[in-house]
Amino acid sequence: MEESSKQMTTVVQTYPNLLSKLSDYCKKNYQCLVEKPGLFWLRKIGRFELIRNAISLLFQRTENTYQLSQEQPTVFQNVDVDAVVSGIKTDSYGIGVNLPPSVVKEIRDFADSTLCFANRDSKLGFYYPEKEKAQAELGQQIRLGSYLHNLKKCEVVKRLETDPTLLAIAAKFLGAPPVHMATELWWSFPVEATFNDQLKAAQVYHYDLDDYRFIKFFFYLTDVDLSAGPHILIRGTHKNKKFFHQLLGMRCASKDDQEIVSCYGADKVVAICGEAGLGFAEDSTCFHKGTLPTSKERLLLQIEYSINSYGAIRALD
Ligand SMILES: O=C(O)CCC(=O)C(=O)O
Ligand SMILES: [Fe+2]
Repeated sequence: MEESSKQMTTVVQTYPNLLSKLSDYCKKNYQCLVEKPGLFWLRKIGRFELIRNAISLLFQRTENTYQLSQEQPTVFQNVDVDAVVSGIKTDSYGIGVNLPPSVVKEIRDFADSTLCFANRDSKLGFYYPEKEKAQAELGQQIRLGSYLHNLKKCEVVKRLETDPTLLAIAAKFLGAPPVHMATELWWSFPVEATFNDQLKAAQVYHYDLDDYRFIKFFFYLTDVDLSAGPHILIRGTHKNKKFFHQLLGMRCASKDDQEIVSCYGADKVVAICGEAGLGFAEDSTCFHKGTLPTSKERLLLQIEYSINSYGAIRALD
């Protein structure tokens, strides 16, 4: 093909593609502005660290909000609330919020006996022990299995959401009464995945912008080593992000992982591995990701608290 006609073909192919992306972007923004104006502004201005810090200061309560009522007993043993919070503030994460084996077992039993949903599609329900059969019926590999709304039926998870230890860590970190934002329990399976699949599954570096200040707790319900899709974060990147990365906001997810690592240093990359029950807290405005499991599956519980509530936000991502 002649050089000039080759260029022409490329322009003709790229232009509608760009237009459709732009129109998609505008539609999503408009929908968000109309349905959730608070979230719209958060996503626009909250990407800048200075603004995030200034706005979250307005929500700070001077009273000691983390002296919470001990009416409900905690399931956690020997958690040093101050150490976890100071870990998050300096390194973006704090470890040592581990679940006892009895709680792990209760959640695993729930996971075995409750319908979860392939790739978060509420029409594609399957039981984890029957995954192979479900895959055969679907005619495709299942990348994720999330319990979505069915998780509301899990008593032990409901108790965790109001556990005094989690609330104390959250309150101290937020400097304000924690508002429960979301809880999700999901399987990540070792499958072949495209970049787009991994993008949808939070398996590429990104940072979350769920509020001006928010905290996520992660709990492994299966043993997680490097082959089981460990959670990975870039230590300290909840602050002093490159201005360009602040400007891009959640669109950083489409940047090459290697490029992000070389910006902040490979020595800052932390892969969190451990046995079932391992729990940690994170300021997930840091760069982080779940990895695509290479041979073992991972069951993860995530509980999130914030200072404001915007309702279900994943649908508008
Ligand atoms: O799967 C993980 O470890 C990370 C999940 C995550 O980053 C997210 O849900 O935003
Ligand atoms: Fe995330």
